[in-house]
Amino acid sequence: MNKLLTTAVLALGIFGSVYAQDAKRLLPAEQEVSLKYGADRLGKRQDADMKKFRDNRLGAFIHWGLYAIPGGEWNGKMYNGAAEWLKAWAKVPADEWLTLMDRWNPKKFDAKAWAKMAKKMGVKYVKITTKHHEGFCLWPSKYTQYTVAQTPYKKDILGELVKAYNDEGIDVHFYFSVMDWSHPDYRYDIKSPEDEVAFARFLEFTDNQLKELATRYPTVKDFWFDGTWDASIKKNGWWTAHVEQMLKEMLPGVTINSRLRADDNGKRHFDSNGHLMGDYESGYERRLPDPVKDLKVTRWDWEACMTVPENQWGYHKDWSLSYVKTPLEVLERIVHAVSMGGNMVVNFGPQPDGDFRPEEKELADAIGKWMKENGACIYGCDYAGWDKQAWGYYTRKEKDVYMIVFNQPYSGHLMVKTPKGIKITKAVLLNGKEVGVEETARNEYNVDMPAKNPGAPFVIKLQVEEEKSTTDKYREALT
Ligand code: JFZ
Repeated sequence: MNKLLTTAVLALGIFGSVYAQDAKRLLPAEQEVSLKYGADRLGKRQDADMKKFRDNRLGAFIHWGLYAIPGGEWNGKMYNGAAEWLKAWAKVPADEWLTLMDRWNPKKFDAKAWAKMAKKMGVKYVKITTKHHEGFCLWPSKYTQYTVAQTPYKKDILGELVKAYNDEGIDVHFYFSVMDWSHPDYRYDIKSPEDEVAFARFLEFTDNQLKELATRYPTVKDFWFDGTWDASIKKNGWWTAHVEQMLKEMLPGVTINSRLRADDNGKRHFDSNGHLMGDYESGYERRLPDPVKDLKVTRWDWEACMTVPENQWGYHKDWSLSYVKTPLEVLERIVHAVSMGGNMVVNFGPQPDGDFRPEEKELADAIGKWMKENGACIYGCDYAGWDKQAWGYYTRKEKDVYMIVFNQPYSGHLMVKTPKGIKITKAVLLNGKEVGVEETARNEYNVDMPAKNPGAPFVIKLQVEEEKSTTDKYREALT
C-alpha cells in the first residue's frame, strides 16, 4: 500500500470510528474534572449485546407485586395515585403491607401464556419487576423472608417467566428497586454513624440479592435499576459503579441503565462532565424527547417507558380515574421513540389472579397486528437524520428510509426533505406496491399517498442514493 493511501485509510478509520461512537466531549479533556466513578466510556457501546439491545427496539414492562392485590384501594378508600405506591399513599406500615403475602396466590398465572402474548405483540424483550419498592421478591431470595416462596403460591414466578420468555426467543431484563421499604436497614439519608452502619449492611444485602439474581438466571440480558434517587445512594456513588462492574463481570455483555448511577459528586445519570453513565439513558418516563429540539438524544442509547393510563404501573382496579391511551396513541409513541434512536417499553400491570386485564390484552393484540405488517420500520431501525415533517416520523435501516405516516395531508402529497447529497430513487409500500415520487425542488420531494386509503398509520419505504462525498471520490481515485 502506498504511503498516501495508508494515511488516507488511517484518517478515514479514525474519523469513522469517532463518528460511529460519537465520542463527543462537552469540555476539552483537560478541563474535565477527574472522576473515579464517572462514565467509563464516551459514546455508544458497539458490541453485539448492545446492538441486540438496540435492535430489539420494542419491549414490554411487567409491574407485578403485592400491590396488585389491593389494586389501588385500601380500607375502602380508592387512591388515584400509582397503585404500586399505595403503601405510601395510604401510609400502611411495612409489616401490615407485607401480610398481603398471605393472599398471593395467582391461580390463573401461566408463564407460557404470558410469553405467547408478548410474542404475539411483537415485543423482543420483557422487563420484569423482580422487586419493587415494597420489597416483595418474585424469586425465592434467601436474603429476605419477603418472597414468593413464603406465599401460598410458593413457586418461583421469576424463574418460570425467564424460561417461558426465553423459550419464545424473547430477552428478559430485570427491573430492580434499590430502595426497599421492607428492609429495616434502608436509609433515605445518612445522618449519623448508626445510619452509615445500617446502610452499609443494606448495600451488602443488595449486592447479595443482585449476585443471587445473576447466578440463578444467567440468561438475563439487562438490569434496569430504580429507586436510586435518595441522598443515601447519591452519597455512595462508588457503590453504583461497583454494582455495574460486578454485574458486568458476572454476566459479560449485560446492559445497565443510567438510573443506577451516581458519580463521586452524587451527580446522577450523566456524570459531572456531562457524560452518560451506564449503557443507556433511562430518564424518559411517560414522556418523550421533542423530535425537533431534543436531537441530542441521538448521540447515546436510550430507552423510554410508558404507562397505558396516565400513571399506573401496577394493577389498579379502576382505570376510569385517568385517561387511558388508545392503541394508536401507544403505537405513535413507539414510532416516535425509534425515530429518535430510542427503545420503547410498554407497561403491563397484571391482575392479582395472574391474568391480564381485557384492555391490556386488546392493546397487545392491536400493537401485535400492526407490528406484524409494519415491523420492518421498527426492529433494527434507527434515527434517520432527516428533518421531521408534520405527517409523521422517519426511521432508517442501512439504505432504507421508512416514512411512518400518522397524519394524512389533504393535498395527497407527503412532503419529504432529504439531507444534502441524498436522492430518493424509489418509494414503495411494505407490500411492495410502488407509490409516486416527484422531485419538486433541490432535496425536496412529494411522495404520493397510496391509491387505496390505508385507514391506519402506514409505512412507505424509500430507496435512497447517496451522492459520493469528496472523501469517497478521493479514496476511489487512490485505488
Ligand atoms: C419509578 C417507580 O417509582 C414507579 O413505581 C415505576 O416503577 C417507574 C417505572 O419507576 O418511578 C419513576 C422513576 C423516575 C422518574 C419518574 C418515575 N423519572 O425519572 O422521571
